Amino acid sequence: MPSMDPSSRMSYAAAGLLSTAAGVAAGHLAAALTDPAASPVLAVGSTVIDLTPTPLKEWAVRELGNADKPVLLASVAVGTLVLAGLAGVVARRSARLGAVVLLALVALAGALALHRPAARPVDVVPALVSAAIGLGVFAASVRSLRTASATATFATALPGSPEAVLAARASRRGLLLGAGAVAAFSGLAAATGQWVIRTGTQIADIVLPRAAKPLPPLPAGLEKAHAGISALRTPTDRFYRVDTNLVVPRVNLDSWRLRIDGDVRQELTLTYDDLLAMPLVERDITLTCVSNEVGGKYVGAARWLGVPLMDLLDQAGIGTKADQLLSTAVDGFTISTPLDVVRDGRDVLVAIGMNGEPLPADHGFPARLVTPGVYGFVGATKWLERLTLTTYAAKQAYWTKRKWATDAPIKVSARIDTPKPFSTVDAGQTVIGGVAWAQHRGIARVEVRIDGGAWQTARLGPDAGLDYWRQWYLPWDAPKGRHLVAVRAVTKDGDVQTAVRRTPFPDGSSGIQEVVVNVS
Ligand SMILES: Nc1nc2c(c(=O)[nH]1)N[C@H]1C(S)=C(S)[C@@H](COP(=O)(O)O)O[C@H]1N2
Ligand SMILES: [Mo]
Repeated sequence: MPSMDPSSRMSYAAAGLLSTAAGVAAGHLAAALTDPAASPVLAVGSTVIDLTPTPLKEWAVRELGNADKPVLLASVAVGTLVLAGLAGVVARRSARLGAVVLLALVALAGALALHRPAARPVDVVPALVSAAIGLGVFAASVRSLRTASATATFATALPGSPEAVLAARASRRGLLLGAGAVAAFSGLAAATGQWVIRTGTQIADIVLPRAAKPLPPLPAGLEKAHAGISALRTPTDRFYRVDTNLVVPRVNLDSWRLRIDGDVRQELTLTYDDLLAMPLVERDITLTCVSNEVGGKYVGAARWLGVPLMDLLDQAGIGTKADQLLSTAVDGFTISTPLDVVRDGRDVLVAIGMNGEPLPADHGFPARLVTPGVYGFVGATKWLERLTLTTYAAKQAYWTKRKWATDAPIKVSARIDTPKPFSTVDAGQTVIGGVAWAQHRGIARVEVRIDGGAWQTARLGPDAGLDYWRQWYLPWDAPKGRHLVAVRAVTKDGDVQTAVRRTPFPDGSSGIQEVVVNVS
């Protein structure tokens, strides 16, 4: 940057950008050490998520998938940087006014951090740190820019003076060095913050007890013989993740409690160790999201370890008025589950283990609800800390307030895993295969139709219970050409997957997947 002009708009905008980056990074680090959710970026981002109109949110989950969070964070970052650059440009005329713009930015982020339902007084710390660092760097850089441009003016006025030229060059070099130092500090502070957030959990130290009656291992799935079919059990690190959180809550076990209250005979407060000491059960349950598109990937099957919810509710003693189980996560997020569903005998768990390990942070550490047969948004509360027996009239959960259904049984669905849509396969013997699910009702039959012909019955993989998905495959002697392959499932209680391609929210998607396959 040999031609950098310290009095230009660009230079001032850069000063605004760099001071904001430094402030945000320092605030992020401070938040990592106190409460990650109070980080300025995350506080703003979470508010944006909550204010996002539902259809846009649905679109983001559908089109961006797991990238929805990075895309949102990037948009927040771009918006912030634009304002920061603006603050710099304003400071070219009035340093004080520029500082006011920056301060307004910090104040907004701080206010949002404190406005969260789970906010604590300590959450003011990241905002204060951001303000101190951001404004400090800002004042220093505006001062340096002024000095540098005065020196430059002096050098132009005295064309013959080598001292003046040298002084101008030196002050310019000083500016660039200062900018480099601020950028390096910001990068380091942000990276350290991220590192602290990632490593600040005790999950690795936990040894889970065994279930009172451990389940036999799952039988071998079809994936061994037919590559491309989803594994009978989804590996934890490949299990889909859907939630409203930008960063997943990191829960400290020493202070975590599970509270059971509301319309109960006796309130209960349990520690993590209390849960571990109760008789634990193991269950194979498939989880899926109402936002899963036909053929989509928001479905997974795991072996959960936990306490039967009814054991806890029986201990508390359910009152006579409640019709809803309202569960609250550590960040204030809520889910409501119909009490009828909770007590109709199905295996609802307060799960602490997933596939033989403690729940990972992404999937709800230290405890989550798992309710077979209903979509995640009405029964799979992660980072659970409170179960309240109440009524729908008295209290509404996050999605209920946004007009989503209160009862949301999972529709019968089948997915084609192989061949992939629009893929090309060799002519001759191959298989069409995938998974089908209708939790809590079980899959009786899966049928495949090729090029609009008759529905052919596929072969089913091992049966791991009513609440678990079922693998299926159909051997196919594929002739050359372009083919349309469709699949549908039938439940054990006779429900046939219908051909409605997409029903509008809040029913979620239902329907038959059809894929085009090229055979050559
Ligand atoms: N605390 C909390 N729990 C939550 C959610 C959430 O946003 N916050 N999302 C729910 C939804 S919509 C689904 S589909 C499941 C997904 O669980 P998973 O991320 O473990 O797959 O979690 C449910 N539990
Ligand atoms: Mo969901």
